[in-house]
Amino acid sequence: MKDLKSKFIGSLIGTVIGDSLGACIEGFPGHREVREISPRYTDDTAMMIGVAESLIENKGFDGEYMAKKFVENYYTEPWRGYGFGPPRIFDLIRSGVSWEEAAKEIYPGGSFGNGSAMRIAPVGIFCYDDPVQLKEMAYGSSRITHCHRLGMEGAALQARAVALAVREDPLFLEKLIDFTEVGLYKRKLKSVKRLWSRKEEREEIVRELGNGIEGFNSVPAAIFSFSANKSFEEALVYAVSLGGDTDTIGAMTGAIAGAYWGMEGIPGGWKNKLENKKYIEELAGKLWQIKTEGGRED
Ligand code: RVK
Ligand code: MG
Ligand code: MG
Repeated sequence: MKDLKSKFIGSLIGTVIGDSLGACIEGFPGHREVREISPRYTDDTAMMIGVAESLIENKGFDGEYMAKKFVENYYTEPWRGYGFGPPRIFDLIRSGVSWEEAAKEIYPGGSFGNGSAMRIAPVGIFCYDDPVQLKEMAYGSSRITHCHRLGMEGAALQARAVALAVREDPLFLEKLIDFTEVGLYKRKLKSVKRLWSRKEEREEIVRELGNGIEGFNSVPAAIFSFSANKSFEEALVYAVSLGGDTDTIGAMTGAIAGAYWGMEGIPGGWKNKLENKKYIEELAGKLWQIKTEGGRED
């Protein structure tokens, strides 16, 4: 297995790269290959930073603290291009509604948007050796903004994909299929292998897996983009070329591919151009430190 610290950093930096690459063409119709990254990342990375900061400061998960961090980060940079729901939830929390209740007030049954999966990389690396803790933490962190079962499941599945990539697990897809408890995700994941040979038929891939803003229409696309390609660069360019929610499919593919390939596998032309790179690398380094000092290895 490649160096663990490099994989931790690779997963967070991979998120930023995919987000910044996809941000260049977010909302454009059709399927374009882009290689130039935007100088600014979006809400995907901003919220991933909040997850990492919260895990570091608590040496683990604390829902109330994570919610507070999201709110604080949002009001510092409200222009990052957040989805519809989270800013409304943050307003409610700021006006005194409990962080455990606020998310239930926006959509009936909660949100199934991909906003809790796009930010989950820190949970995936932190729990790379413990699927039970991973599921608990992914659900817990999702619930703050996305309490619909499909939103929470998208976050857990994306976190598990990151964890299995850290481990370079040869049964990556099989374990993901076993891991998910939701039929819709299971069904889409079961078609991934069959679609590998059809990868250039982007319309068909999008028809089967989706490329939209919902967790179930973007997490499978990210898992496909990673598993159907042979390098970090290929996976990211491909993910964004699917169109639709490009920054988020890019961010999630980058989190998985970066966890697999580590920093050595990421092209210098991308990793050296990123906004806030040093700070994000430091966050990943701290997560690695907490994990290797206090966590168990298997
Ligand atoms: C702008 C009906 C629902 C729903 C429910 C739909 C940034 C809505 C990032 C909603 C990501 C959208 C993205 C997103 C992340 C969710 N019934 N429709 N129960 N739950 N939806 O508002 O953080 O780009 O159409 O929770 O998940 O780059 O607008 O936001 O692409 O999913 O936003 O869900 O968005 P939200 P989010
Ligand atoms: Mg975004
Ligand atoms: Mg997006």
